[in-house]
Amino acid sequence: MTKKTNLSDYDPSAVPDGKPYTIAVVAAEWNPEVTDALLRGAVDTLLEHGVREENLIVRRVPGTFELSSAADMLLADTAIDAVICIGCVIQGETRHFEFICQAVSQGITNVALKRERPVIFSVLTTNTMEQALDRAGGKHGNKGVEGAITALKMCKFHDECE
Ligand code: DLZ
Repeated sequence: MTKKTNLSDYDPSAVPDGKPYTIAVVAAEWNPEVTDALLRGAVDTLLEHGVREENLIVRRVPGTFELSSAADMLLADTAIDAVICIGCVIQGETRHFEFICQAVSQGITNVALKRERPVIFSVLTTNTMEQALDRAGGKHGNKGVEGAITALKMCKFHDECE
């Protein structure tokens, strides 16, 4: 089990400069009190690390299930260096949770491999709304912030592989 600390406390000097990169952030509309906070965390972090406003694309999709197809559509534009996918799936009484989580995690992986660019998984999959809010700016940090940092690190990694 991972240590339950605030994983969004990070060393800013270890984050690559975002100035050269064009990054898309796509967020699900479901559970907006969570996804809005994750989206804000991601956008603020990208801007803080030098991504230019004109190189930042923000889009919404209906639910987490739609994130992988949206990332694929966005990456048809070769000017986009990475996509951050933001969603929140909360365990309910039916098996929807399992299907959505399985589809989005596999879907995002497939898109990243197909498009050969980073697609970041900033999707919360929790048992309760409280657990989700704890990770959307609460006591366990903000997974949107972490997604933004991961995107910048992976953009640099991609550059170094070319
Ligand atoms: C249908 C559904 C359910 C039950 N739960 C969630 C959820 O917790 N989080 C989320 O982002 N989306 C949910 N959805 C919607 C699906 O992601 C998707 O939008 C619909 O099944 C239509 O494809």
